[in-house]
Amino acid sequence: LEPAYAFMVRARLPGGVVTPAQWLAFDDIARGYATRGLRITTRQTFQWHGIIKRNLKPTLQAINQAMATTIAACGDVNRQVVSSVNPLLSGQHRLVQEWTNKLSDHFIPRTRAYHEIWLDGEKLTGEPEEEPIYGSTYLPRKFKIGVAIPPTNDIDVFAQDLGLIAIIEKGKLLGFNVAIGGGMGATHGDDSTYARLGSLIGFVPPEQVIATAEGVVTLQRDYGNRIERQHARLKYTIDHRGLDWFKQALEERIGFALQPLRPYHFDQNGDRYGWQQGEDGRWHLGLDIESGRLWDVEGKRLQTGVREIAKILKGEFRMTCNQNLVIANVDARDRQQIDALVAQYGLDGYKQHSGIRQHTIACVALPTCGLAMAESERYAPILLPKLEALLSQHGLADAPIVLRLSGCPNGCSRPYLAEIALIGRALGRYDLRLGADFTGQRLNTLYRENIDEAEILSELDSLFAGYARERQGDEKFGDFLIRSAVIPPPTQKLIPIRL
Ligand code: SRM
Ligand code: SF4
Repeated sequence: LEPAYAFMVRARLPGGVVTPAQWLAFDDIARGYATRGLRITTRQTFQWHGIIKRNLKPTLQAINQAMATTIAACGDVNRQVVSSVNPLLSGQHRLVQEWTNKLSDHFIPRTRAYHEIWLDGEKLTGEPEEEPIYGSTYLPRKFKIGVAIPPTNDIDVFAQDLGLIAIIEKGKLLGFNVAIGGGMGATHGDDSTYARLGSLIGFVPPEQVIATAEGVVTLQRDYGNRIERQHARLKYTIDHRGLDWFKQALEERIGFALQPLRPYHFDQNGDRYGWQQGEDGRWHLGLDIESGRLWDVEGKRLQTGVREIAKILKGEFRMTCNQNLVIANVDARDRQQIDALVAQYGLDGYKQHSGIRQHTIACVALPTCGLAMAESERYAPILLPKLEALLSQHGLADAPIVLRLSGCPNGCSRPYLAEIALIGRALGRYDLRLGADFTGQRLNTLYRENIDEAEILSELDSLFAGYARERQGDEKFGDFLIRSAVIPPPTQKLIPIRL
């Protein structure tokens, strides 16, 4: 008898857009086959946990019937393409979503094997299939693309292998600033692995963005490290060969030069909560979902709550890279009905949430992640009240502070871009990193290694006290730590290269 192996399944939903009908189908899958509800990820899509092996095929078929797929949501290919969710700029969002979809479609593997195996598609003949971009050996490692719409950096554009910053003027998309080589993953005790901010290399108009992306992906395909998996991401290819080399090779490959960078400004990498009216008059409700987990547990029926909203919603859902949910595109007349459901099912937590809670992300970690060294998603609700108590004592309850927890140094919550980060070492023990900025443009620094909760609270208590006493105006916590020399200034700066 075979053991009941359980799997995690992840969907590919470019830009995190989900129709109400799709939501209901995905919710059915969660209820029929999964064990832990619906989980919004840090790349604005869904994961289902605990799918027993014999249910994999029906699950994938149900996802397909809902006009979605799991192709390339994992693997050494281009992954889920993410994009900013900025409800205030509905027109701009539409423009950028179009390019998010085009990029996503362009990099989907062409193989029919997926269809044969999971969807009972036509049997393959055994003839080699053509993969025009990936070739027969695919990429050396995963590859990630994200599109940010300033002033919102909710996708952490500098954590992407290829980050695109949309430059929009008077409602027209002029093009994208291009950043390459961002990435978070590292290994404890191995200095040759590290988090890296993407490097800005130039600007391209929309009609050149696909060619540019393909140039970056295929350069990584051809020059990425295929021997050492730890060093196989684009960031290492760039650092080993040099940024100037990479840019030159890219321009030769695509046959045109990138233009000088265009000015842009980011004001935060978090989400907006509550009702916001878009420029087209439609309404959008941002909800703070703790670690993105929509699951009915005693006293909390968040999963059912969103299901009830999906039954009446005429707009759509948008998931964010901060694991949150936006009920988007709502007519003013329908707001009251949605508000009633939000209140009935306790989805209105954001109204009471402290500044730090509103800016917290925790990766999945235990019990499902096989790589976890410490708790993360299950630890956040234990740690947060303790941090909130400290912050309140120092009069900082409303201070927006970016906190990110990861159960290991792979960094699935993008912790190296948090003002305060805890990165798992062992059960109950974490590295404390401090001093990234509030906008996702500066990495943090290791402050204390391998400490337990008592030490974490004691370190932060004295730092909060100093922040409360000495901060200047609305200076952010991470900036304060650098100005007051608690941690050194960052070594990697976001300087565009000059050839
Ligand atoms: Fe991740 C592996 C969960 C976003 C860096 N990540 C994993 C696996 C699949 C563990 C495994 O390989 O066995 C985790 C599944 C846990 C579980 O039980 O569900 C996992 N990663 C997640 C999610 C669900 C975290 C979350 O709490 O939301 C995110 C799913 C994203 C998605 O929908 O596609 C997730 N992972 C990220 C991000 C953030 C991002 O992409 O914006 C990163 C850092 C950015 C980056 O890639 O550099 C990230 N995950 C990793 C790494 C380290 C990669 C590296 O370059 O070293 C691994 C380990 C690996 O690939 O070998 C990993
Ligand atoms: Fe698992 Fe580590 Fe990613 Fe957390 S950061 S989900 S523990 S791989």
